[in-house]
Amino acid sequence: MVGNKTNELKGIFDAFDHGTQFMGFKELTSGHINDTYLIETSQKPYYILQRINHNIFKDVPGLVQNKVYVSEHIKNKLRHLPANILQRKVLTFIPVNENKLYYLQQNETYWNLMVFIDDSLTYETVKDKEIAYEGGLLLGEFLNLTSDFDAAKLTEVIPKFHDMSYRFEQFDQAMKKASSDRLKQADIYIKKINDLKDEMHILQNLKESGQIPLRVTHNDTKISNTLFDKNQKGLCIIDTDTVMPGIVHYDFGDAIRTICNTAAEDEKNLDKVHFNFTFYKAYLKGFLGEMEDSLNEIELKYLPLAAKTMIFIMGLRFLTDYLNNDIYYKTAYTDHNLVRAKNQFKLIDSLMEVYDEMCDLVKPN
Ligand code: GN1
Ligand code: MG
Repeated sequence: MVGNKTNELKGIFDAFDHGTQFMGFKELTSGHINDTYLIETSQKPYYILQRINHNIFKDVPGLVQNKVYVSEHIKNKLRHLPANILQRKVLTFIPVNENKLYYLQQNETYWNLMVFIDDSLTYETVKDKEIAYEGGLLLGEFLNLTSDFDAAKLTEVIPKFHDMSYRFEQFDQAMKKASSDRLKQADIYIKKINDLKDEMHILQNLKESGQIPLRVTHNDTKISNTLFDKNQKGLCIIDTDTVMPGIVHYDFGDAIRTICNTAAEDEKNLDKVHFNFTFYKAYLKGFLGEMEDSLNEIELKYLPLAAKTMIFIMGLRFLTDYLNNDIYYKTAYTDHNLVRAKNQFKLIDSLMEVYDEMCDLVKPN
């Protein structure tokens, strides 16, 4: 089996124009959608080979093109930096040939290849406020660097990705089809979701009325999508699969969702799940250090609600997938999506203990 996999991955890797030699692979299992492999080669750099899930991403060529556009844009803006620094700050994609950025295996499965940034680390949970601060700086820098990118060039890889009404529609449909057993297990969370429904639409309403401007956003800013060096300095924002037009709150909120959770997003023991306010303050400081001048008053005021809303939307999506019998996210055991959802709702309860203080931090002087 392993031998077959090795041969298969070697064949796919060799379809790309990398000019090096495949030596072995390791599977990286942190993502919930795509399959990701570290490809070891005879000489560094190593590479990251990814199978993009085309059941979820309907336009994979468009998705890979988005990623390449964004990297090229950032590289161009940072072209004053020495090459060895620049290579560690932005992703580099390897094409198949000059006309093709991805490899289509047997007319069905899409792959893309990028250079692995050596000596880098990712965190599933944050243990140090320096990491939170650095994460904030790096996301702020990413949003600044992409702020003048022409969003019309981007394919909307998953329409309505963070649209609350759309996620509620999917949830309502899932409830209609769910088994009575799963409905029963989800019972108290269904009630919580409906109680929060109006508040959780506030950001969407502000976006639709034009009070919050559209920007190029990353849309999957969990902390495991940020690379750090050994000295805990932020290097590079990765997983640009979902870069699309959005609002700043999506990225700020989703980052806080993971940075300020004292446990992993699928920790079963809810006593371990708390909202870390110290990390919130550190992240906010880093983020505003980069972004303060580019945010309007409304954007700033609603950063705390962004945190609550993005934790909520992930809880809602995990619970929806649980009610749908786990058709979207990869799961490792039967109740995995329910565990993830419970975890997110516990995090909201804990966040609410410091919510007023969070709002005070962004009040105008
Ligand atoms: C998914 O596949 P991954 O881990 O990069 C999901 C995100 C969620 C995340 C939760 C396309 O991201 O929206 O925040 O799981 N991506 C998609 O960990 O749905
Ligand atoms: Mg992702």
